[in-house]
Amino acid sequence: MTKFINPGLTQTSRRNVLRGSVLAGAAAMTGAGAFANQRRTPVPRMQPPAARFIEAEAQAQVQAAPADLSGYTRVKQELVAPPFAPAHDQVATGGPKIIEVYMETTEKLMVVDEDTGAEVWALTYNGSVPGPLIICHEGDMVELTLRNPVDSMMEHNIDFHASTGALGGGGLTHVYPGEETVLRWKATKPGCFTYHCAPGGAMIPYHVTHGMNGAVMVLPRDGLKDAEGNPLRYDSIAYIGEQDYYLPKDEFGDYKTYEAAGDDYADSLDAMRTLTPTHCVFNGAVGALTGENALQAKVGETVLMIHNQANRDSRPHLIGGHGNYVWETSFSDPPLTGVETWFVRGGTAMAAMYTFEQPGVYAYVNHNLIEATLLGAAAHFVVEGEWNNALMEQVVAPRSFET
Ligand SMILES: [Cu+2]
Repeated sequence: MTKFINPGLTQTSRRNVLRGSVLAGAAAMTGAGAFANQRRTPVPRMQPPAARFIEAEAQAQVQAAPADLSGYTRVKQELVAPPFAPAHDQVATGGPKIIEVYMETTEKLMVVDEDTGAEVWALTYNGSVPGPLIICHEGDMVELTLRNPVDSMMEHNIDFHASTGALGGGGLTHVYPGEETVLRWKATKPGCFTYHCAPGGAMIPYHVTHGMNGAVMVLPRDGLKDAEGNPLRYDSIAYIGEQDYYLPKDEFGDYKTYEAAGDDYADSLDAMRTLTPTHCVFNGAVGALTGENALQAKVGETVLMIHNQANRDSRPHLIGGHGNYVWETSFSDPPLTGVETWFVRGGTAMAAMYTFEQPGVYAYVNHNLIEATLLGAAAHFVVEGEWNNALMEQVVAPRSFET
């Protein structure tokens, strides 16, 4: 089973043995064995209780009554890369659906900041950070086929915060290189929810802080509403994933480079322990949503901004605009209105709606402004349209007041 052996991880392991067995300790915490090269050497007697419960859950499903899927219609949802959203209806049509989605756990080298050369062996769903946005309605089922490519170095799985049971599906979806699994879960809670990889122990934050997270939006069947129950509709979605990276540096302060996914494991643990990210970026890299990559809108258009942060709190602010309606939690709750800065609980996705009233460039930032300007957490909306002097006017351009 040499294909499951990751030479880089073996090297990392050796380094850690010399440094105090950081890796060995982490591996023990993972229990089920989060490294691919542990795949074929299970030691059942050493499995922690959690692993036994997970096996029991899988067995219990075999013995449980099959789900009644009558009345459901099967549809495929083609997932698209952020910041875009898949085609969907804002108000559900017909009865409940089984929404089939497909994701691959792709490990790829990504540039985080071109200016400094910072890069990361990102662990991704479908090759993007964040992973693709999935949209369904309350009462629908999401049926995910999760495939781990043969050339992967690592084990992956997925924990859907929107789902119920088995660690959000994490306990039922561990896939090693060359494996695939299918998980179906019912969307019972309307709102935006994060999903992320959770192989076990220290591998959980390692995978999450290497990009392996994304969002599901579960819309009410009759769509979004204000506090009085009036319908709220959007013209477009801007799907923004905030990613904190903890990239190792060498003794000269330069970002280190690695040959393969997983090779940075020991160094990453050291960096993660500082709880001080080297980068907080939107959609995987500094500048991923600015300049030529800026988000586009027109005056009069309503944008639903979906913000995902799987690991850390954030506080988005649209400079020059507002959150007309903000759902920090459930779509069942009335939205906050007229919000200047909203809150993203770490391990959460949420939504804010705004209708642009002026043209120009709007910066969408994490209003920890250090993180926005020094660590990368900034996006731009470029808005076209007619200026409204009744809302704002430069009465006197900056001039010297000395005669
Ligand atoms: Cu993973």
